[in-house]
Amino acid sequence: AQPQQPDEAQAGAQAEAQAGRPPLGVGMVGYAFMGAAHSQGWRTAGHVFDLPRRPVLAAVCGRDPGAVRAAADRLGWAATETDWRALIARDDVDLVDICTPGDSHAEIAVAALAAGKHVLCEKPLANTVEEAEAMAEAAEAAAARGQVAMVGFNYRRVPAAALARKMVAEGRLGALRHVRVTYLQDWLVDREFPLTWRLRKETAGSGALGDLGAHIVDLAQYLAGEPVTGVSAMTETFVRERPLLAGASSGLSAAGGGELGAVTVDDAALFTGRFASGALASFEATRFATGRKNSLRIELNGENGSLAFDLERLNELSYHDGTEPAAHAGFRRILVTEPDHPYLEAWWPPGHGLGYEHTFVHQARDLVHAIADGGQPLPSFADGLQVQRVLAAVEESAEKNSVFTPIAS
Ligand code: SOE
Repeated sequence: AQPQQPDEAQAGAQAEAQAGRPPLGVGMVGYAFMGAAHSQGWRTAGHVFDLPRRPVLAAVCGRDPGAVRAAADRLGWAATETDWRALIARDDVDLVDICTPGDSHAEIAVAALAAGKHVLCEKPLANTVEEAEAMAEAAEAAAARGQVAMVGFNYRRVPAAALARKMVAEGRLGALRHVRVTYLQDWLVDREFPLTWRLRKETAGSGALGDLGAHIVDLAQYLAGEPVTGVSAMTETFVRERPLLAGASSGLSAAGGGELGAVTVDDAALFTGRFASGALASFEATRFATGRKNSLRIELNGENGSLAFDLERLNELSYHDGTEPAAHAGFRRILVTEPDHPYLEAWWPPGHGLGYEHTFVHQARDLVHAIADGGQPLPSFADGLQVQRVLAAVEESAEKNSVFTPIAS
């Protein structure tokens, strides 16, 4: 046998230690793109981090018995259900992970919380403010019974984003002046791309706004450490009719038939906003940025410095320390791969970067810790509700030709 490498020895010791920990049974509803990403998080978290409870992939739920069985085998789930109510009722499920389109989030989350389960819900929290309010209320009542509820805004869990938050909280930027954020994709540029659930208001709530805008509103508020108080917005639907879906869609790919149907959500949303401190923000979310695949960029400018992050270079953070002498000041690259950077104590040696999927591992890690420690993990359902209110204000402002619209509280 080959001698064990230090990393392998460490992983082996970790696995042994985990085996003795009380299990945390996870039941997941939905198993498409996000379900696969969450599965990866649940499968991996206990093998990398020293967790107080051991995530067990107890059961996955989907309507089609054959397809859900195949997904369970592929993604590592022990059992399957075809009715989410049955999944919630299982004794081996302690936490319900909701990875379905937005139209079913509220019903599943409220029922799971009422049944005494912890809940993780994909973003955006809901399709409407009313649904999000009901969910936040249910989460608050459940918190008093020791349950937790969290929204899956996974980009908070990129180590570089978590480091940026730490640096802002330490006051390195001083008073914040600007937050500039864009989230650009291009998978709708093709007019023949069919009418999937993401393009229908009744299933998705909104388009690029809820899907991508929700992420950047959450990230901007998380990094700034304060909420947006009002917005002025424009939205647009560039392609108003698309071929009806022929068969199933998978992730962001799908095939269409001949008949056309109406697109009932926005293709792009542009808005400016104000923070309580007086800082100004600008947001752009689009599925029509030709050539941009998953480009999320954010820059914060403060009185004493600036930070910039680009998801396509997610192991890096750009930092300008404005207090340094001008002669040698300037943006410098922090390579966020050191063991004392957020989440990186358990991963690879410096310089060996992480990727998109690791955000879901970190999400699972943080949730398990919160459950074991009796804390409430962030972002909470109350945070998800606040983002939902910003999205609603964007829609209202856009309908009123960009009139400044305060965020309701
Ligand atoms: C599609 O636009 C999508 O998968 C989003 O739904 C995710 O939240 C984002 O992380 C990647 O893009």
